Formats: sequence, structure tokens, C-alpha cells
Amino acid sequence: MSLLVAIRGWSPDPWVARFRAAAAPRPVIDAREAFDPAAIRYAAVWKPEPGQLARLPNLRAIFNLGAGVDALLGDRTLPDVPLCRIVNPDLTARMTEYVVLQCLMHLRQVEAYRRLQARARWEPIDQPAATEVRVGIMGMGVLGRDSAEVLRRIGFRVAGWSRAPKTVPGVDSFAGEAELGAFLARTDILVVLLPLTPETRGILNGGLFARLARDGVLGGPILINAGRGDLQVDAHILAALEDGTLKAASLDVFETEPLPAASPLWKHPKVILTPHVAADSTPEALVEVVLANIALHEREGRLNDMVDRQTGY
Ligand code: NDP
Ligand code: OXD
Repeated sequence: MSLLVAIRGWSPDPWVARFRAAAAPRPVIDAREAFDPAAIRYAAVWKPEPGQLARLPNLRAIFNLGAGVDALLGDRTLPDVPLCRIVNPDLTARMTEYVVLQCLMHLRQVEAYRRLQARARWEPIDQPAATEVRVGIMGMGVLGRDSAEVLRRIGFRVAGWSRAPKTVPGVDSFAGEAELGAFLARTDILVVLLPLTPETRGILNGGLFARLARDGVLGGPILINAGRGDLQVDAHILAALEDGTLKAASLDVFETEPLPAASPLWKHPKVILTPHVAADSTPEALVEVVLANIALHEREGRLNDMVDRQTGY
């Protein structure tokens, strides 16, 4: 009943240590060491080597250690066993912190005041109220809904866009391609919390930016993307910032990660950039969640937070 821990891109050590401490006496195998593939029943993974999971003949389920499963589903050899993702209050709260922080950075003109501070200038700028600003959230799943609720409580006028309509008190719902135009036309700050799927790849492009509201109190539309880098076309963001189609952007994710040092996004005065840290997965919050899901599977033959491979999220 061994559990394989296969992690790339994050440090595997704290995950392996915590899984070993919490799962004992169940053997926990570190994928960097030699092991018997036939002994593995479960795998807890983040961006494992493509093909690695296909070599486990007795694998019963895969636990992705993040919310987004696009990297795993990109492995054409991924075994046809149940795939679970992270749905957890710690991860959700971290993402909501990021989204609310970025919305407030733009609302309260923090970058402009930083520039004035650097010149020791005491120059108050007109300050719109949150109630005058329309936030639109693309992706009203676990993360989008929580951000929507907190932004609404702060006073923003919030709408969400998803595949199916949603009922969230005080939040307007738009769904599907047919309602995308109306959603964008009422949006001053566009927050993106979509998964990366064949339908959403490249959705954040010049054509979409041009459909955002241009009559808002912030003086131009703002993009906040914390979903996935391949949702966006980096070059289109740069062009839109240059020609004023976008006023500013907060970007946590990029087409290529790490973002190459030569990217003009790094030093762009209208971009607030973070290195894919909007909502970190931590072993402290998540190891016990995965182990509880394994216990549920062994006890009752079912799993929480399963991914639908048809939709890709
Ligand atoms: P969920 O699966 O809970 O929600 C996804 C949402 O996107 C749903 O509302 C879904 O609509 C909507 N959606 C999917 N495809 C489409 C489409 N084609 N058109 C319209 N709406 C669509 O995901 P989470 O909220 O848990 O996470 C969202 C994403 O956030 C992850 O996939 C990951 O990429 C990213 N993420 C980024 C992190 C970071 O640190 N930057 C950390 C964690 C996650 P419906 O509800 O109708 O099905
Ligand atoms: C996730 C991520 O999907 O960290 O959880 O990007």
C-alpha cells in the first residue's frame, strides 16, 4: 500500500518528510530514490516526469498537490485511474488574499503613490469608492467564488463568468460564450481564475481585452491573472498596455515559467508581477488532506475532489 511522492518544481523534501511522519506505518517512497514500481498503490504528485506514473502497474489513484491539473493531463501516458486535485480552505484563503490585494492595489492607486513617495510629493489623487468599480471574475469555481464573496463584502460590484450559471448572493452571474460579451462590457477589473483546458487556452488575448469596459472610474481596464500562464498571450498583454487597451495588469502566471529574464514584463511600469505564488500548496495544510482521501478510498471505495477528465478540471 505504498504511497509515491513525486514532485518537480517545488522542493520535495518537506513533503516527503511530512508524508512519512503522518502516514506511518504506510511506506512513503520518494520518487528520487530507487523503488519497486509494483509496490505503489497511490501517488501524490506535482508536475511528475511525463511517463513516470504510467510505469506503476498497481496504481489506484493520483493526488495532484495543487488545484490545477493541466500539467498532469498534458501527459498522454497518464494512467486511467481516478485523479484528485486540491480543494482546501488554506489554498482558497491564500488565493483570495492575492486577488483582494491586487484589486485594492489598483483601486487605491498604490503604484502611483509609490512613485510620488519616491519624489517626496504630497499630492492626493482622486479616489473612487469600491462601490463604483466593477470586478468581473472569469472562473467561478472553488477559488473564484470565495474571491467574489470577499470582494463583494468590501463593496466592489462583482460578477462572475463560468460555463454554467452560478447563484452567489450579491454577485451577477454570466455563463458561456453567449454571455461573455455582456460580462466583459461591464468589467473594469478582470480577475482570471480559470483552469487551463483546450477551451480556455489563449482566451486572454487582444480581442478579449478590447471588449472590456472603457467607461469605468479607474480610467481603463485592468487584468489580474492568477489562473494559468497559457490562458494569456503575453505579447498581446504588452501590446494592450502600450496602446491603452489595458491600463495595468497584475500577473502571477506566464506562458513560460520561470519568466525569462529578457521578458519586457519584468520591468514594465504598468505590471505588478509575482512568480506563480498567488496560492501556494504547503505540506502543513495538505498532507493530511491527501491521507484522509486515501483512507476514504480504502474504507469506502470513493474519493473527494475528483477531476472530470472530460472537462479537464
Ligand atoms: P474549479 O475547477 O473549482 O473552477 C473552475 C471554474 O472555471 C469553474 O467555475 C468553471 O465553470 C470555469 N470554467 C472552466 N472552463 C470554462 C470555460 N470554458 N468557460 C467558462 N468557464 C469555465 O477550479 P479552482 O477554482 O479550484 O481553480 C482554478 C484555477 O486556479 C486552477 O485550475 C489553477 O489553474 C489556478 N490556480 C493557480 C494558483 C496560483 O498560485 N497561481 C493556485 C491554485 C490554482 P463551471 O463552474 O460552470 O464548471
Ligand atoms: C495550483 C498552483 O494549481 O499552485 O494549485 O498553481
